Amino acid sequence: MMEKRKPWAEPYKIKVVEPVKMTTREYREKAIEEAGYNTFLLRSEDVYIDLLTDSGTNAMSDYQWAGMMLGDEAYAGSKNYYYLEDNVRKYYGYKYLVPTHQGRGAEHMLSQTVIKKGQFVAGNMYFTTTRLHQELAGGKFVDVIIDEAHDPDAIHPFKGNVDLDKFEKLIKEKGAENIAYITVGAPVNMAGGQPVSMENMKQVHALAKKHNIMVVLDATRNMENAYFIQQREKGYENKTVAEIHKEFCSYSDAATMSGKKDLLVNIGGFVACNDYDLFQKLRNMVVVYEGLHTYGGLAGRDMEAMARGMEEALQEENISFRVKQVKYFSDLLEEENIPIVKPAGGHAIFLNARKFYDHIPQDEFPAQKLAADLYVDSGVRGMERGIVSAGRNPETGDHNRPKLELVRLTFPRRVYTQAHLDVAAYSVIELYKKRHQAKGLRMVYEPPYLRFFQARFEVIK
Ligand code: PM9
Repeated sequence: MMEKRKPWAEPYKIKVVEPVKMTTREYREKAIEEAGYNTFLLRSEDVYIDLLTDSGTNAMSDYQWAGMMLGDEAYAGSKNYYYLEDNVRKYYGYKYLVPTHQGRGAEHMLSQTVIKKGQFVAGNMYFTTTRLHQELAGGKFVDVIIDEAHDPDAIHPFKGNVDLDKFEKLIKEKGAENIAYITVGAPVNMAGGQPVSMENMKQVHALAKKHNIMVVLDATRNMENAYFIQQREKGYENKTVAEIHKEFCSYSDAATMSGKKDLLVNIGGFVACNDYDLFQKLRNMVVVYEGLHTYGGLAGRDMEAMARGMEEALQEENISFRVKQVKYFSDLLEEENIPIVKPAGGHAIFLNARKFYDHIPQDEFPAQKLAADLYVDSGVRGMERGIVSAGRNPETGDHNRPKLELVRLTFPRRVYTQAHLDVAAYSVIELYKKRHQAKGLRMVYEPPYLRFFQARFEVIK
């Protein structure tokens, strides 16, 4: 039995509500079949508790909404841009800012600007959009994360760490001049939201600098990473999350950022850097693909909300509640021995579909099916993070077969209560009891890029 914990609650109260629809099992069976057993293809109004993603699904505060009314929608030189620039300097520490409509806009521009065809790009596990943009720019992604990250049961406080030996081996084998940069994602989304330690980041930076290799931070959820450092790394227990976050960024040369996560908004992102020449190139590119360099595809009001979100997200009570809520959910599942990636990450719980549906081979998409079955059971929507998300090897055309075959249940910030979490956990536990009845899937439609968004499946009878 779990120890009785001291109660804690949301550091906010509810001012506006959005009703959610309850549906019948028959209704959901039809809906998922029509969606080709892909939870991305469901209509959101058919979902009861939406744990698909924490991306752009956050609830904004009254302070942010008030800021929306202060949008300066001038084509050039919006005051909201300058406020955002000030806050990026203050909280992230980078000198130069180029706003983008979301994270992949930043990834696109950075990849196209920095990667030369045939170069390698190192990273602590792939992320779908990040790797695709690196490949589209002619780069070859090489995973240099520690081995523990590929094992759902391995317990490690910083399971997202870069394996310095793997990184050094890559430099020796390929030559530093053939490595465009190393991307450090912190925490590592595809590994289960696993953090990177400050010590590791410092070492990565030192090794990269020795070989004149650029360090790019995927800062998308870096505030959650800073919270884990505060909780787990010696020497940081008395520092604020804001201080830790800024120090972490200081060991990188540039960052790509999806503001749709940490920054508590529905849209927005940026690329930031310290090198003026790189900034000039990015600033020139943004006008081709996103919009003028003082709005980058965003409305002035969106930049204002993002700048204000930065201030709120770094408040200790907000970030600690965020991560504790995820831990609460993971404790409910662990109590019933549900196979999940351990330890709990910062933004989501990842069900280990390989173990959950151990009778379904990976080529029959067990995680895809588990996400569909969970929706049918209770209207809870999660996301496949396994063989479908991993896509195909661009050289051989075969499926990439990741060791991690997972379903992610992700928690939008400030959206769901503990009661919603109880309902979702109950459904997972009930589904686990009847797991042996589940059948695998066959893919019947596969788009060429980021197939997990639009692929369609049928149940193998
Ligand atoms: N992440 C997520 O749900 C949304 C789309 S992929 C299903 O986790 C990282 C670490 C991310 C991320 C998006 C992006 C791209 C970059 N890095 O979605 O383009 O988690 O704003 O950001 C998603 P955008």
